[in-house]
Amino acid sequence: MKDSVKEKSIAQDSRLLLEKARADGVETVWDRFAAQLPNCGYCEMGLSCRICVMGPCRIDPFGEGPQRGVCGADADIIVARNLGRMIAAGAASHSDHGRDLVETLAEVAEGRAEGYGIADEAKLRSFAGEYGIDTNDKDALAVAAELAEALQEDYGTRKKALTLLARAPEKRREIWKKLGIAPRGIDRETSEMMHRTHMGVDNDWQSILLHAMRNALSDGWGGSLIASEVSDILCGTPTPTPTTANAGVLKKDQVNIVVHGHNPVVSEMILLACQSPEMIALAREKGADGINLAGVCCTGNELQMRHGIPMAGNHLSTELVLTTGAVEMMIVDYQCIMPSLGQVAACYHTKMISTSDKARFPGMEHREFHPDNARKIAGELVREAVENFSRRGEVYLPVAPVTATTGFSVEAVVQALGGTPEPLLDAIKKGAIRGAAGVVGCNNPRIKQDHGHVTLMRRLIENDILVVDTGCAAVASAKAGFKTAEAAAMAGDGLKAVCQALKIPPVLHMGSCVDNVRILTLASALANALGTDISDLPIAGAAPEWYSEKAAAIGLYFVASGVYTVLGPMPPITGSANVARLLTQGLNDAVGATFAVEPDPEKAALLIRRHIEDKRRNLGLDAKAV
Ligand code: SF4
Ligand code: MSK
Repeated sequence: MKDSVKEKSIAQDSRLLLEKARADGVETVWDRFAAQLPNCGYCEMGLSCRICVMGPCRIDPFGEGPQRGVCGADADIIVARNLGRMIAAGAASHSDHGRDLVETLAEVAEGRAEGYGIADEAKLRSFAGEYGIDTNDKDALAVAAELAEALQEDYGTRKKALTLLARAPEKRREIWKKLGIAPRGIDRETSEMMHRTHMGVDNDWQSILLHAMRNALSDGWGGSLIASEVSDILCGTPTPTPTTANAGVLKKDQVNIVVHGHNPVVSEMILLACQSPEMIALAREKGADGINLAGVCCTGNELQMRHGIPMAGNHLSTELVLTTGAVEMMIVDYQCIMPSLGQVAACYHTKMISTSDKARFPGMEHREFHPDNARKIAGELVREAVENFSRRGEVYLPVAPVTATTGFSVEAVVQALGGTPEPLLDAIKKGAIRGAAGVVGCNNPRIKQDHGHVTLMRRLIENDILVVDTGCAAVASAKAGFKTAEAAAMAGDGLKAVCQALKIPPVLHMGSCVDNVRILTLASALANALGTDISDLPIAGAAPEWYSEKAAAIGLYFVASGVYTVLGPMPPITGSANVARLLTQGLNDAVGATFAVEPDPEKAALLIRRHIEDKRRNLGLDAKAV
């Protein structure tokens, strides 16, 4: 048994809780993954199509069976269409999340969102300035109203190009223009992808993939960017904050409430309710020593980087934290929430609550949050969680939490550098820092939990590559202890000296999934400062354990923005040599970057190091042989 849990995760909390889950008879994601093996080979290669009901169809990769679907689509068309739809779903998810924040901003402006407010007025005004809004002599709420209106315009079809493309370096915008992939409207590109991939519309695999890039860019320079910026405006721009991570953040003697999902609109109100003296007094009355709010996945990241709220785990830990028996209530919003959670919770006393009108789950009670009732519902839920404390049975918290510093927004990074990106550029030019890598994305039971993230990050920092991370990758590195100033000792001499001088960790937490755009914003600032393009910089991206359509969209907007990106798990594209070749080689000529796929993080680290040294050489900086 011990060996088998070691194969599933490198995290000690997960290993021990997985044993507990087994002892309790709780089925987990790993059990269901094993039950699905072997996976369908056609689907793995992207060669099955169920777009219409003349099918479903499949293409025989060995050339002996059918080579065309009923409609006549060949392997290239089917693989490209499937990938296109994957990107559309990912872009839609981030962008719809962004829309919810824009609607909250509009309700704040109208005074209909009790509890919410403008937390970062300076960002509100500067962001409004990017939309051409005159903010002089206007109060914050008037600016918010105009900004919300302007942001909604970016979702529609009435513009020729998204406003925030202006943040990208000029050379990058020229590339997009030349290729005809500058996104016009956020919803428009997703809608057009669904149209193009309907039977009998776009049947040129290259044209579908070009539009997939435009669709992904509408996420990275549109929906996700809006989500990230408006979250900062409403909830505060993150600054370095001490915090803790792993399942040990749950407290034996306190009421534990865990928030899960992505959108901070719900969790911010839960936090306020948890801090209320009335609720804390009630918890004491019920025999608890207070209320402990913790997060998982990206809602956890949102709270952690702004308020230091502890992080109980990443994607593959979301079932396991419930097996501690210590969680009075889990409150979810949307995305990456396994439909199994209600069933797991039913084995313990945990109450499960869904909150979004668009995300319901079996075994959960639905209590719908909207900006105008969120404060009230949050209070009711926290009260119910406190009352549930008395139903708690035996608790198993087998590990102590790890400390971390989180909250490195672009603004915080620049501040840590003394107010300008120059010191970072100087360190890169001198070679103390060879370059930077964004390590992002999920967990996936195909890969030992956190092994991909932690191994890759360790190798990168050892070789003087500064790491910025987001999402579940960021949780993995926090659990591994990479997010402390002391972790600089693990870095190579050059990076270590810079981190020690600035008192920063070698792995900087930039936030949640939608916050990958912070990495783009930082890369653009560096490229603009050097008068060059993002694709010329000694930087790279990696998603060592990705699983979701959102991660696919992120990967593609990274590449389309000029960032070489190494994926761990293989996307379903191997059924088309043409599509695979274009994504891993051909895109270099078009956008100056490609994907690589390398499930072994040791080899992925070598790929990234080589890429970074090549870019240094091209910039005329010193370069090492790797
Ligand atoms: Fe088959 Fe073509 Fe329909 Fe796909 S779109 S299911 S390949 S007939
Ligand atoms: S939560 S998309 S598993 S990072 Fe953003 Fe984690 Fe991936 Fe979801």
